[in-house]
Amino acid sequence: KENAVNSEEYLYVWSLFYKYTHTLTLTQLYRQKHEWSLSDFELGKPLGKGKFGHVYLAREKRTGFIVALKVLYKQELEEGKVEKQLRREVEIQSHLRHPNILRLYGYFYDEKRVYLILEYAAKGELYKQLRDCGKFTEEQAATYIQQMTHALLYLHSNHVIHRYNCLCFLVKYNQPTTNVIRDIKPENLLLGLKGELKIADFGWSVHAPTSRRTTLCGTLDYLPPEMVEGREYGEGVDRWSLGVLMYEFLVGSPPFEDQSGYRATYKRIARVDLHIPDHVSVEGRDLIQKVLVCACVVSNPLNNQYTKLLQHDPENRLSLDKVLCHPWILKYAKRPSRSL
Ligand code: N15
Repeated sequence: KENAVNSEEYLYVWSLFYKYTHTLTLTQLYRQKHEWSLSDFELGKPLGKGKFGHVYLAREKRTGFIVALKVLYKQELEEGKVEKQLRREVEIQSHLRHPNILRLYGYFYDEKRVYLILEYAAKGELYKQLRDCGKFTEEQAATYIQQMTHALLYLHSNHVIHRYNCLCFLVKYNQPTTNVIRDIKPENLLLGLKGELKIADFGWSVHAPTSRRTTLCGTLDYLPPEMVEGREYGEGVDRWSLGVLMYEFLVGSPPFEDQSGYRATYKRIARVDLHIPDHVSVEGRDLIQKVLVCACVVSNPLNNQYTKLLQHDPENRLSLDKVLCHPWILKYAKRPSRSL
């Protein structure tokens, strides 16, 4: 315990300069099949608290590399019956390499705990920034949505599809389950040193249930109509969630939120009861409509309300590639749209 580092600033400065002062990166060490243990790390301040454990700022002693060390308790994993799920997630996550997806560098365990070595996102949680600003500018929103889209394309190309609340449960008990594994909402996003968006997998609920809409039961807000209605769903769900996310970035609250509870939200989603405020740019409005409304039409050809839209040019139903060259992204995103 003597080695424990308490100064946040000390670690923060390390996180800025490790690149220049150390030749070996954590990844290079990892390639040498290093077996990690807790003694490889100096622990700093807690970054988050969750259902199964805590996340700490930490420094790898040999390289000075700053990470977020997540500590999960085996007993709680067993009680929650999530060990298999964790194994699977770790397997998938450790193979993903994308600047907009939070890296999992490795893991280790001892008698009582499992430790995940996660990328440290220096600028912290996106939902806090959104909460503090109220809403993002079109430039900020477009830049984030562009990065998000790149990350989703990467995930799809690796056959990773986002999974959501288990709907059979939802129908049976009229309540969303806590079984959100990987989904798209501000609470699941972190920001890197340069403000770049990072999809972090918060399925293991890191957030204390004090944050705005994160209750122990999760939220319906980001689920597409086909899912709240318990129909079959496919890749289209990511595009829907992207539209919801874009709306929330520009407006400050998700489009189908209803204070009177999840039943009302459910109805608004099923009806695609969408109202876009006047301050949203023409291009932004167009993209939201194309992503949300058309995604719904594609998913629900029997919905009479939208049969007219169904007859529209299929070109209008935006794919992720087309989101990247939509005028709103081209006009407002800070970085030119490019494939990664
Ligand atoms: C199942 C497994 C393979 C999924 C791996 N992903 C997770 O377990 C999801 N997870 C990510 N859980 C915790 C985190 C997490 C990573 C939480 C916070 C941070 C993190 N990296 N960096 C942070 C972080 N940086 C901050 C800066 C300022 C204030 C708070 C911060 N939190």
